Amino acid sequence: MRKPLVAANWKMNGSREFAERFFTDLNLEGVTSGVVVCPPFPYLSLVAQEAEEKGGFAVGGQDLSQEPSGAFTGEISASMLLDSGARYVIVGHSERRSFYSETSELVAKKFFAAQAAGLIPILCIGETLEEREQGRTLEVVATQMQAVSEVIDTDAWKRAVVAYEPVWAIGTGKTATPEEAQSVHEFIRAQLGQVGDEVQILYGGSVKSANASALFAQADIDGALVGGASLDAKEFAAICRAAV
Ligand code: G2H
Repeated sequence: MRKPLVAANWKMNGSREFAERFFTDLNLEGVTSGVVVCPPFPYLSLVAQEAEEKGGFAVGGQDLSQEPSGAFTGEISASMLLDSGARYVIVGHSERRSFYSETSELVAKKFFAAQAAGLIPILCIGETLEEREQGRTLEVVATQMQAVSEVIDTDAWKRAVVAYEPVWAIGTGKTATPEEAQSVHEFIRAQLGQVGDEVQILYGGSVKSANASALFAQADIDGALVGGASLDAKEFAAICRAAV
């Protein structure tokens, strides 16, 4: 049985004050899923401290360097994330792929670096609107996964999370219908072969409490990666509560 997981991706939002208020307001009573909060790097330690005091959630980074250390100004390594209290790290978010030209090969290196250090990568994959309209959705997600499969053993997928995030649904208010999402999730699980049943596959793209239950009711949707709606503690908790 896979345990549901809901991850908050704050992106480049918030402040110290915001984070402190968020955890004062966050009530995870009745939540049975795993919960991860991925704040901007400067707030990782603060969120880790809250996680230790409050319990009920883990901490994640939003990105990492593929390198372990060295002259890479502005970069943050997997061991630094661990040091700051993170257990998870998002890799290959579509905003990294599109705004910072991250290729699937670079994302695969980051995935590898994360696992090598003991972090659980949350690998984001998904097609653009143009690719969907060209009927290339499955080909695109398969190619994005293949790049990672080339640098890891099959068993390593068991220590990772996959997040299917159709680019056209991110921050746009448009969500894939539960059936549209399910059909891609089913495909992703099949791509994972013999370990597929053990890997959590999350959906991401304008998830909110109003659409979460219908998405989570799908057989292959094991939770969500939540952006905008994760900035409101009550709304985020409601999404977590829907993941059963
Ligand atoms: C997709 C998602 C979180 P949002 O990027 O990764 O963001 O929920 O705002 O679409």
